[in-house]
Amino acid sequence: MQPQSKDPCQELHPLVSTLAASIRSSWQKLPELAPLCTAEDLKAIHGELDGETLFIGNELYQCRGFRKIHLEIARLGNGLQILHCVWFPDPRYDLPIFGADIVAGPAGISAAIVDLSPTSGELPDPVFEGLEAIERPAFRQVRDLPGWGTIFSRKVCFIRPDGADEEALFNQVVTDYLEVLSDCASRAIPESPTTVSTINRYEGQLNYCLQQKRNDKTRRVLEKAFDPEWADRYIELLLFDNPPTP
Ligand code: 18B
Repeated sequence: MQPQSKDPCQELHPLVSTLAASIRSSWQKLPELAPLCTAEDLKAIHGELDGETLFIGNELYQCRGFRKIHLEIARLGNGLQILHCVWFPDPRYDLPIFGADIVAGPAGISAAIVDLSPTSGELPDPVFEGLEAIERPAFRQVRDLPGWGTIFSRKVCFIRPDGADEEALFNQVVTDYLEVLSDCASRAIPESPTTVSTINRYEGQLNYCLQQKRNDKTRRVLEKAFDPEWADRYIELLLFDNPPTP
């Protein structure tokens, strides 16, 4: 019998494992953190493509202020590794959406992005001021945003990290962004579900999901590794499900 594939948690790119650890330690500080129930068949996904093992691991939580906190680590053949993380706020709270994505191929990390994205035009003042206070390293390779990237804030950091030193700096940027967000979340007070600002934030979050679904690169990778129908269901139900009406 062939030996089974190695533990999927091993052999991750160092930035993927370091960043996952940073993100997990950030959510531990959130108020009323609780696991989020989701379709069992979408939690841990194993597949096989051209003799390669495909693996997707999902961690899902909710807490006071966030309807869904999602961390996904995927290994999808050809040496491709992806860390995907989104914290979707409960629209009753004046909080931005945290998003991060790392794409690592055999030649290293091609994309590393992090942002606190507004859901009502501009970032809330305390969030913007918190981000302003962070010293942003001068990364050597800054990437241009795609057309659908209008959802990101002025504070988005989208780079191709150039070496292990920049990978460590990127991890620090993500940690700093999450600290700003967690501070704001611990102080946030919910507004009424029917107030105009809540409805605006709900619509902003719907738009965020809509725009993210226009990223053909995500869909293409999932379609190739699994199949188009599965990819569609996965994107609609797990990656970028629409928020429930407040
Ligand atoms: N994404 N990414 O999360 N994507 O999900 N991703 C790529 O070097 C996946 C998010 C973002 O230039 C690439 O260009 C898969 C979130 C941006 O056109 C691949 C999953 C954010 C780009 C994937 C995943 C986000 C990008 C090409 C699910 C931001 C550049 C790699 C596990 C908060 C798009 C490259 C462009 C690129 C794949 C951003 C292969 C499968 C939350 C801006």
